[in-house]
Amino acid sequence: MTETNLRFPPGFLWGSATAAYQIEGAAREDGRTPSIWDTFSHTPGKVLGGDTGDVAVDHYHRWRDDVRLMADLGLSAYRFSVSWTRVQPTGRGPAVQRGLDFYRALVDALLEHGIQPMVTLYHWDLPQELETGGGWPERETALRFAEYAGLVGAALGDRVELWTTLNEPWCSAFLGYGAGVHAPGRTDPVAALRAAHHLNLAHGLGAAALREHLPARARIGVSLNPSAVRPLTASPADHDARRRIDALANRIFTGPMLHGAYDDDLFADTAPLTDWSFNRDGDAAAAHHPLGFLGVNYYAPAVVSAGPGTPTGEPSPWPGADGHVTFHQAPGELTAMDWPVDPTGLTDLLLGYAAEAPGLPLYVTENGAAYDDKPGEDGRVHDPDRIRYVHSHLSALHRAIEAGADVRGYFLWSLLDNFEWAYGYSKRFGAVYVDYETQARTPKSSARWYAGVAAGGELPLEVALEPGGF
Ligand code: IFM
Repeated sequence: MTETNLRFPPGFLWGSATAAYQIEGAAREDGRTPSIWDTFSHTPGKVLGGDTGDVAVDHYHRWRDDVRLMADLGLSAYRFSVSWTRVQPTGRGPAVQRGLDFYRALVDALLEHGIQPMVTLYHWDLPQELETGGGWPERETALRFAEYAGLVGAALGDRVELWTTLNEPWCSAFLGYGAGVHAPGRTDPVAALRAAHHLNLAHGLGAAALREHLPARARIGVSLNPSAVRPLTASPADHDARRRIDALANRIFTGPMLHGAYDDDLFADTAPLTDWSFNRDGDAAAAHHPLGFLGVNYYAPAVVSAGPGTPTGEPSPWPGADGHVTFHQAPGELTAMDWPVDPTGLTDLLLGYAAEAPGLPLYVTENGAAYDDKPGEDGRVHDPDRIRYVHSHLSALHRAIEAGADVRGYFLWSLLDNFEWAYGYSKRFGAVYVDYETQARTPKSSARWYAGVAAGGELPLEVALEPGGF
């Protein structure tokens, strides 16, 4: 170790993350039925280029190679999600054994290679049949999720110690039912609020059902994508705009999940839309299942001011905020998603949760960046921008640890280039390049760099470029 390296705590997990619909493919194999993302991606005009997850990066058939790839990179953890319709095609009733077998084999291979699995139960692929029955705006979907959580727990609970119930429920509720840019593509602000509530309930009921199958040492968390939201100026009006978005992006989930109650300002801000009568007595308490950790997914901060917003004619993902909040581009270099690079938001969020929930372990369950990666003439894929991005965010994470946050691991999004939702295959987030014609995998220079950091458990203060260039 040099004096300048940042040392991470012993046992810190160096992971990467993926999600079922983004990588598996095999959409119609072994009893799998359509999820809302199959339906959405097959609807003309919804996904760039008409791309779908039908084949994705064929992980369902190439998983053994992908596990070997992770082992070669020296990863100590891997976060993946279970495809609900692969194990419970209609969203109710008994599990399909072939579906469960796939995940058991994957988990066993990971464990054989010393890679700790973190299983996400729900990464946006609701069974289409449940959406046809009303989807997340309906209470029944939360009950169905709890049943599904129990099935997966019964199959994997003896071998998986880290679980997250939901991935980024904000996206499921507000992009899926408010803005309509994600599946199922509905644009109803009240449905979006109802969906958020039932996702909270699903988290709590699902965690309770899962817990019945787990040994005491196993930990159940949730992966949120909290907004590091900042006011444009110090004015009281801009602070109030920040408060509104903090309520809709963050506290709508952390209120019930961490504290067992919604905040009154959320009810007041959305009162013109709904009386929240779908929030029955005991629901917020049910969502308050004791958490074993909180997963934080972070990409970029947001900047807001008071104001009417920029009229775009597009449906909003912010129910009740229209006319009150204007979003501004945060400063910083942009990634291929046009998201600014600003790692300070990660430090702020981690320290915020360390203060809000003392003693609750934290994981960064996603962080990463898309760039326009291409193989060079030497056949290698050089992605120095991603190395700089990850380096700066790991430094930010380390700052949070030094200031007292109990952060136990980092999961790079993503292991592989994959289906980036409404952007299809046009955005590459992988540390490993995928040639979508041949499905060949080529670790980018960021993968080799990250492997070095993981192997040593420490981060150099400056990014040292490989001879020949990263
Ligand atoms: O690809 C997504 C992932 O599925 C959820 N979090 C954000 C990533 C990048 O957009």
